[in-house]
Amino acid sequence: MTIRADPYVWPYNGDLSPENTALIIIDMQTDFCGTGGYVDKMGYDLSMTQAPIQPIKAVLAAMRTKGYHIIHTREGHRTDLADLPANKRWRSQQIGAGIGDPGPCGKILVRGEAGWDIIPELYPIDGEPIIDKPGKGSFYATDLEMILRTRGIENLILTGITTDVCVSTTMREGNDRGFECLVLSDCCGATDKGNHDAALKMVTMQGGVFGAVSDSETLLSQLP
Ligand code: C5J
Repeated sequence: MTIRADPYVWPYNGDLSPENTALIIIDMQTDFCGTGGYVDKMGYDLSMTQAPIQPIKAVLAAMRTKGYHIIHTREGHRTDLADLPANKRWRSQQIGAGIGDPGPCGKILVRGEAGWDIIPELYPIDGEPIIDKPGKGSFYATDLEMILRTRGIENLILTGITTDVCVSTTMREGNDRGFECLVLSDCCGATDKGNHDAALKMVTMQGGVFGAVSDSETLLSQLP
């Protein structure tokens, strides 16, 4: 069982099943794609981070129905900001969207605030783990790897925002740990089209240096 992808038919060993494969939905939070959130406050075009919502919704519905593992992530910090590096905070303040500062959706990227939570369209259901992470990668300072190993998951299908930051970092972290990764191009979005395209192109170099790239239509037509 495989999915047509670039630069190789994925997964490399043809071993694709609901038991050994997880859909990872990264940071589909109001802060990254909603009005008044972090990305909006930075002045970026929200349509780019909103574009993957409908494609992810379709993939999520199909993979739920077929019994695949579904895992969600949220980027955010403790209410006391004890896990917010000073340089991350300072940089966000330079662009007018200080992490931890009050905004229209509550304190920016702080756990428990309205803007930090996952958007209603893609909200997790019971049994779907949510990984709360302080950084860009989903493996750093989280129990994601332990959950994947405990469940016998080998293949990761990556979606979410943003393509060039949290999706890319997570794909690289997963690849280095031996997970077989596929990213779905239309199920990701960035704050800059050039960065989105470049992040996907990077995956395809060196025979698939981080894994492979496909899209939701292809996945939905071939998913066992
Ligand atoms: C960013 C993310 N871009 N979820 N976070 O700061 O990609």
